[in-house]
Amino acid sequence: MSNQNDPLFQPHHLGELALPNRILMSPLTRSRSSQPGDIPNDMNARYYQQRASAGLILSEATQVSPQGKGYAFTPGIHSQEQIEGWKKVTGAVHMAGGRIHMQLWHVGRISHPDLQPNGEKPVAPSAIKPEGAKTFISADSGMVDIPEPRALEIAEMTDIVEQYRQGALNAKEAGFDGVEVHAANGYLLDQFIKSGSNHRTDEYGGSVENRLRLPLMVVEAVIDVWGKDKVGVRVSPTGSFNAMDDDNPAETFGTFARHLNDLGIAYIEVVEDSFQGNHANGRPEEVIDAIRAGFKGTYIANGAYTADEARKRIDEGRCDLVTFGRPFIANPDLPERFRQNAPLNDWDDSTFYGGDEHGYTDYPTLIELEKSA
Ligand code: 8OZ
Repeated sequence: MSNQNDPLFQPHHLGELALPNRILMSPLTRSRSSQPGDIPNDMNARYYQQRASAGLILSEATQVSPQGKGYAFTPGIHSQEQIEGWKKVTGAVHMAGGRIHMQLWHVGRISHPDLQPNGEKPVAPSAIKPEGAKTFISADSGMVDIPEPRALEIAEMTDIVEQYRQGALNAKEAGFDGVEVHAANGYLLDQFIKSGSNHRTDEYGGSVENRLRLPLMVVEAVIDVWGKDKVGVRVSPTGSFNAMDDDNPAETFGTFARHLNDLGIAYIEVVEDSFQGNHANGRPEEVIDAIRAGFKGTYIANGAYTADEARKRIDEGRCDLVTFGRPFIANPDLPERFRQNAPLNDWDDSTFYGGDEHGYTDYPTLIELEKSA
């Protein structure tokens, strides 16, 4: 197939941002920030720069506040040092001709007192322990159980919104091209959205509209900072990772999609399938239909896509863009590989989280492979 007709290489406009291809890099937690302080470093900048040929890079999940942290070694965007560290990343990506959004993250209950300010309990919509969910709190802690969180008071909701607003402001200072609000995978906003984790009886729980209230307040605050064209939201309607469950994902996420459409954001990224856990067998077509019916902006599909499945679903109008995670970890030049239909490097899952350059910046490009052959 010539490049000209390949759906993956049709340009796409995301607001003002012109994407040269539809092969995006997923947000990927790699747990390699500098300590102490959870600060992005030169090695992180090099890793992102190597992947700048992506249509758009979505940064790894980045905590908007100390309370929003849930794992050791993930980066933050709440201190000046972190902002300076992220400038290295955005500068390196832009220097290589790429584009990058920051993913704004608050983990909610997926944390541990050892990671929280003053050893406090992690916060959540309701005091419900995520059964079976785990995190790690230090290099030698191994995976540890997550305890029961504390339910947020109504008066704290504005503080949560301000944490995101400040994160959005800081991301701007750090030189990003936009932001993605992380409302997926069992973290704070997903905990509010889904019925299994939100048992509140006030205006932040119960009906779908109530469960969506805080997430929509957050998105509005982020739009205030960035403008609607530069904001996206990630959701995982059928994801079960982190002990998640919703009693009617099509209704819940169809409704969320309509509200996000009214707010006019640039995109929704949907985790349709995940190695971390999904209820559905195959892609949840009914939920995808509900989201597509409600949201007229860019639909970004995610989850175990191959290049050919991505081409097919773009052709069929099931999605506009596709994010690739594990293939992008192992193939810094993924778009070029797809263009040539070249073989892919395999990923090494033992180096996904934490560590050094190994399994991070040392995956070879095609050109490097040819040179060493
Ligand atoms: C894997 C390990 C830790 C965090 C997500 C931010 O699932 C994550 C994450 C993934 O969105």
